[in-house]
Amino acid sequence: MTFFRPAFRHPELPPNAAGYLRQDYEGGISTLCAGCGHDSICNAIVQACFELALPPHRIVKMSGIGCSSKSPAYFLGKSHGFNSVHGRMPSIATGANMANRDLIYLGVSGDGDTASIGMGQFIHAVRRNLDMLYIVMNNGCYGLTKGQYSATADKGSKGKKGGVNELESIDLCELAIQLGAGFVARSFSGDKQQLVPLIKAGLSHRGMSFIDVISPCVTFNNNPESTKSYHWVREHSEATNTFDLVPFRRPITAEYADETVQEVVLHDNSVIHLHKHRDAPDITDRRQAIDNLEDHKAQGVILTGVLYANPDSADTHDILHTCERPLNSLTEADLCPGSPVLEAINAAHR
Ligand SMILES: Cc1ncc(C[n+]2csc(CCOP(=O)(O)OP(=O)(O)O)c2C)c(N)n1
Ligand code: SF4
Ligand SMILES: [Mg+2]
Repeated sequence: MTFFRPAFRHPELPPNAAGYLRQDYEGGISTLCAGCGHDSICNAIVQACFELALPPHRIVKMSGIGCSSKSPAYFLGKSHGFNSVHGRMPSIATGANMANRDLIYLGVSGDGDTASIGMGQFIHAVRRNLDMLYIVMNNGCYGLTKGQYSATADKGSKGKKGGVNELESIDLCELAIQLGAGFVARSFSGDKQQLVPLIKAGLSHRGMSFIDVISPCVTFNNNPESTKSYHWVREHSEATNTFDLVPFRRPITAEYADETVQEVVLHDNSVIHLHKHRDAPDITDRRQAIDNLEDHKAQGVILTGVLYANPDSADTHDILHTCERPLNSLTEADLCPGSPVLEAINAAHR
C-alpha cells in the first residue's frame, strides 16, 4: 500500500495568484475510514489555502492526538507541522506564535482533544485571543479509541454501540464567544460551499478564529439516532447567513441592497458580505450570538455559518505589547541594548 500521492496532474490546471498549484497545498493520501468527515475538512483546508494564495512555507499546522489530529498529514505537505500530545496543541501554538508572529497558524483538533483533556488549554488560548485559526473536527466521539462519547455528544444522542448519552454537551462555539474569540463559526463537513469561505475568513481574521465543524464518524457514530450523523445534520441544520469573502486584493463592490447584507471588514481589509436571513441577529453582538445559538438548540436545530465576528478584537501580541519582529531575527544589539539602558531599567525599579 502506498501513502504517496501521484505527482501527475493535468498540465493546464491554473496556478493561484501567488503562482502555486493546488497540489502544492495537498498532503499524503489519507488513511482515515472511507467517508470520514475529517477527509472533507482536509480538502476544504487545501481549497481555502489555495484560493487565498497563501505561501505554503508560511503556514504552521498543529494538532494533538486523535483521527482528527492525524489529519494534518493529509494537507499542506509543504508547510511546517507539529503533531503534539493529546490536548496540548494550544500551548504549542502559543509558544510558536509568541516566537514568530509572522507565520500563519492553523490548529486542528478533535472534540475529545479539545473539550476533555485539552479544555484547560483551549479556553486559555481563546481568552488570550491567540492569532490562529482553530478548527475542531467534531464527531461527538473519540473515534481513534473506538467511539466512546465525547463531551460534545448531545444529551439524548445514541452512538452505534452502548446506551443513550445522558450528560449535557459542551457547546464549544458558545464558550469561544463568551471567552472573547473574534471570529466564531460552525459548519458541517458535508457542506463544502459553506466551509471553504468560512476557513478563508478564519485565516484572514487576526486573533482567535474558531470553527466547529460537525464531522461524522462513519465507523462509530453515524447511525440515525446520533445527532452527529450525516442524516441528522442534513435534516436539522439551519444557516445564520450565506456569505462571500472578498479578498483584499480584489476590487470591492456593493452588489446587494443594504437591508439584506451585513459587511464585516477583516484586519487585512478582506471583506465578508453576509447575506442575512430574515430576522437574523447582528453577528457583531456577542449576547445576541449566544442567545441565537441557545434558541436554535432549544428547537433541536444546529445553527451553522458565521455565529460571531468582532473585526476589532486585539490579539495576544497587541494585549501584551510583544516584540514586533520574529525572535529569530533579533540581533545581539537588539537583545543587549547596553549598560546605560539597563541602568535606566534598574533605576526605574528602585
Ligand atoms: C494522555 C492521553 N490520554 C488518552 C489518550 C487516548 N486517546 C487517543 S485519541 C483519544 C480521543 C480522540 O478523540 P477526538 O479528539 O475527538 O478525535 P477523533 O479521533 O474523534 O477525531 C484518546 C482518549 C492518549 N493518546 N493520550
Ligand atoms: S474511526 Fe471515525 S473518526 Fe476515525 S477515521 Fe474512522 S470514521 Fe473517521
Ligand atoms: Mg472526536
